[in-house]
Amino acid sequence: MSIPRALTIAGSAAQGSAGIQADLKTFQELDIYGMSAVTAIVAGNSTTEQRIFTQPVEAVEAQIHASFEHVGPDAVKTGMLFTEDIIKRTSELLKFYEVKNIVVDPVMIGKMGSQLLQDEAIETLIKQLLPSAAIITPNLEEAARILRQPVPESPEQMERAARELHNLGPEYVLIKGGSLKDHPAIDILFDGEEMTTLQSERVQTIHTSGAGCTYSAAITAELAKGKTMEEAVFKAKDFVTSAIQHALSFERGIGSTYHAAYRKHGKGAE
Ligand code: PXL
Repeated sequence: MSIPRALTIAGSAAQGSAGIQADLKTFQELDIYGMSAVTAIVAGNSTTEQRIFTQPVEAVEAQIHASFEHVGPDAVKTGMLFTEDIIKRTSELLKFYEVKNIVVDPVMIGKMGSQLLQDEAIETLIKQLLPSAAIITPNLEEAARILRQPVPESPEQMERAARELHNLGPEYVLIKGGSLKDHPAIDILFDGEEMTTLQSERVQTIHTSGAGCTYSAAITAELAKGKTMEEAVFKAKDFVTSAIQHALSFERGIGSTYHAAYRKHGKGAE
């Protein structure tokens, strides 16, 4: 037998909630064969001074080739790419392998404050990777930094930002309004013509580490199955909403989204 396959090119988040760990857990939950290319290891801790260990670009390249040669992904997600060199090589390889389902989560800053994209790499991300994307999934801060504008503060400003981001070349733009004040959790999906609003109740929790990674990984999983972008994004919104509603606390600061929640407590359990 065989099942659909997906590759995530992203950072390893040692604490397990975000990055590669969130992506692989999400792929597994959605019955996707998951593969990974680790770009950096994020291991913030109070005992040692270091928190980010970037992988050599050769290591990233080798992992991507291994994934394509041995398995062949039906969809690819990029998360934390961190350096200009890694972005460049990743973009070249995705073109070389003619990947169609590319989900670009332009991660820049983690919830624990880690910088996940070097400042000088943003331009490279915009020029080389965004135009190849089937969808990009910025949060409000990322949308603002890409566009060099103030952070959107209303659904109307999110729509305006979505139009401008679409001009940078991706097929679809999903702006995530998780941090929008005084609103439900509103996300805006734009395909160049139509604006679609996705809305869920705001969940009062601080334990949302990994939410963005989980959302884009779920979109990637559904695209790997051959779903349309709209189907993929709607299912992913339900998946991440369950993961936030049933978030995990470890009684020490920000906890994790619960990647199994959709299957155990959400629509996947019905
Ligand atoms: O949630 C963003 C994110 C993405 N990728 C890695 C991370 C984080 C947040 O900490 O560590 C590797």
